[in-house]
Amino acid sequence: MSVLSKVISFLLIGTFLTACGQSAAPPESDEPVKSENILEITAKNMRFEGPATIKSGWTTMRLKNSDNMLHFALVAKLPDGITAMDYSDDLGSVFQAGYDAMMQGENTGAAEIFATIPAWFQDLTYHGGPGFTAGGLTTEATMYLEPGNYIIECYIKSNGVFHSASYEKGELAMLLPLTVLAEEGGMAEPEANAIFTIDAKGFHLSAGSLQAGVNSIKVNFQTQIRYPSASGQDIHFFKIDSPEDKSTAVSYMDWQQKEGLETPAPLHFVGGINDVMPAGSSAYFTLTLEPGTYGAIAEVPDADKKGMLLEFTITP
Ligand SMILES: [Cu+2]
Repeated sequence: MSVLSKVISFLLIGTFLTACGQSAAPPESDEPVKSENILEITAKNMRFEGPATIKSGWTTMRLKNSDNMLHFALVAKLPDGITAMDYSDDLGSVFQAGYDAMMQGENTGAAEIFATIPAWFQDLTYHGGPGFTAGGLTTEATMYLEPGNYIIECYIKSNGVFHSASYEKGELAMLLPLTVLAEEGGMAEPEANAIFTIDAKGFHLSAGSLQAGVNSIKVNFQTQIRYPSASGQDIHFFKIDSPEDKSTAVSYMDWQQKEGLETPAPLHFVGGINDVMPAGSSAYFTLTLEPGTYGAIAEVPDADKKGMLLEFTITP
């Protein structure tokens, strides 16, 4: 495991350093603009359905989960010259093969497999997308997207296979190519009733409050730390029905564990937002809450020890 961690850390250090040196470039807004720029994606039969293109700028991505299992929709920008098929054939397949070796206790073999991850992996950037969404729910996230080629990915597991992994070269699994056009969508930056800040100490509610009903939540990604597991800082909400649910969530959020990210999920996830880069960016998500108790957690190993597990009580 330590060999594996070192290999992945090595691959990721470049990504993290690059991220810290950049800043986001949100649009100048002289006048209020009412335009919408909405990308509707459906998760169905462990595949994504959705349009091939969207205008650039502020973009709301709406994930309709028509399956009866957990999914999410991570948005990643591909380096120049890399296609969604390259991503599937040369990266997704390597992660799956490495994970298969890990599950068979072959850690040296796994490290050798992970060492074949292509160098362009360091040049991928992540741009949010709707977080963990239980079967039957529809969730939204809003991000500022620059023109370019992207993929939308879900890597929840079923029977030990990541939803985005394809054992067949030239065949995409739960991975959807998306081209963000040079043409601007003209959508205004959303407003928020609660602001979370993510930094090196974890995340916290830095302004506003969560309420029963629909919430618009802004997340300030002051950092975007990549951990040795290759997971980055993000935030997902789940219902807390019993005291053990928080410890269940901590182990569930570690993909390196057999039970981690596996279906059926042991918890009811109601949305969130995936990793956003570069550090200094902000993104938004909507969250519909009923009175009750909820947890907020990051999809990283030992989220509680990294300051990324919080509990909230929502009153009527
Ligand atoms: Cu999925």
